[in-house]
Amino acid sequence: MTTASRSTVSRAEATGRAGHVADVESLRADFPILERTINGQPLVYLDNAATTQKPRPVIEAVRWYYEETNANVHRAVHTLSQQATAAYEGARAKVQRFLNAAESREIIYVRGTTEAINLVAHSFARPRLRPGDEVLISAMEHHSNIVPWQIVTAERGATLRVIPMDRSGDLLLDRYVDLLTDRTRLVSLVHVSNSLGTVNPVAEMIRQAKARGIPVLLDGAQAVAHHRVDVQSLGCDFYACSSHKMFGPTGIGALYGRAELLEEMPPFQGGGDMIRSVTFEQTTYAVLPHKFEAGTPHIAGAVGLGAAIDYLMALDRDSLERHEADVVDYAVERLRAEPGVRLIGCPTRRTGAVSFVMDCAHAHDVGTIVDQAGVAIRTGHHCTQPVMDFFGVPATARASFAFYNTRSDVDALVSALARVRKVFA
Ligand code: C6P
Repeated sequence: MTTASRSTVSRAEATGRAGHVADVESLRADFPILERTINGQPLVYLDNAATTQKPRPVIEAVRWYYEETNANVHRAVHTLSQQATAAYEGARAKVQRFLNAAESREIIYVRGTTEAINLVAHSFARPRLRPGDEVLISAMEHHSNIVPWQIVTAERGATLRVIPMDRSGDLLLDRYVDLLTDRTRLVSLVHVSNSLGTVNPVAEMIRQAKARGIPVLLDGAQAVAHHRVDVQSLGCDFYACSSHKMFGPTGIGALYGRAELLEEMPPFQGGGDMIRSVTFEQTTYAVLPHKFEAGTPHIAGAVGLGAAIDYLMALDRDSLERHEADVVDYAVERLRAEPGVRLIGCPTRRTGAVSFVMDCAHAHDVGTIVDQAGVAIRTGHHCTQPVMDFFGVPATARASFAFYNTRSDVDALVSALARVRKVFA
């Protein structure tokens, strides 16, 4: 099966790129790995929530950096270092535009969403929390948005509260309002759930928190590849995301923080590049954003992230969003109709991920057998064990989508599930 024959997207449903007509097939051609075969079958990559594939311009940008511009940043007057610094800081400006932050100093490079949340937990929350204070998260958080809060609330004698959800995988918004009290010091909420696909009504939830003067962090790991994000119109105080989940390299991500809050916060780590002056008696810190970027950063990663943003921003994201929604709706419809398949959660608004279990086999067996057909899905608890506990399952199989997926990828998954039934019948 060629990639061309697998598309169900016609040129009439085409997506525009920089004014040019480009369909999903031609976008797929930007991703060399999608040409691969796995176990003798064309790769059907449905594990985009774990990490997305990389388009050629991102791979090229990283290669360009190492071949042409490799040097340390902010440290030397020589030309290479100046060029590396320009590329690194230029990429920061791209992240700023991508998230619509007001200033580029509000963008802190981090290793990814996990580090971004830890930074806020340790530098923002820890100094502010007092015994009896509360941090509010939701029932569908990734472990990265649970464990850092457990650590700092335990240390400070504060309490972690959880917004409950229903069996559809929607948060109970009336309970949320009740949980916002005078004790709440921060709301830290997932924008899009990685295991259920729920898109939370974050704009309204932020508005409710801010009406009480409570700061809000959004975990945007699963949102940025699918939706345009505007941190100023959302009104959040912090926004965390990972490059590798939005077509960029691994090992880099961004924390957006409102300048006013970042200014007040102590550094997260100490070391080179985050200082203004050091003596054995005292250190003063660099200005934003460098105060939070200790040590030699992932320069190539930043350059690759910048290239990923250029790539994404040149696409007609509205029509890609519509295409993705069509593919996800089709996946839900096909999986729902499959004998012995049970969907986990059916949220009011869904993006990216569909989780399911099969009567006849453990999720890991499902993953192993569909892999033999070239279909890559993730199985397990997806770093959301409380979600698994809530639904009473040890694990799920999860198909997760990017704009380069098509209805025929869903068909390939569904045919592979028939193999699972055959093996375990
Ligand atoms: N979810 C998944 O397969 P890092 O690893 O730091 O880039 O991202 C952590 C993270 C935080 N929040 C959410 C909502 C996430 O989905 C993830 C990563 C991957 O679902 C790997 S566990």
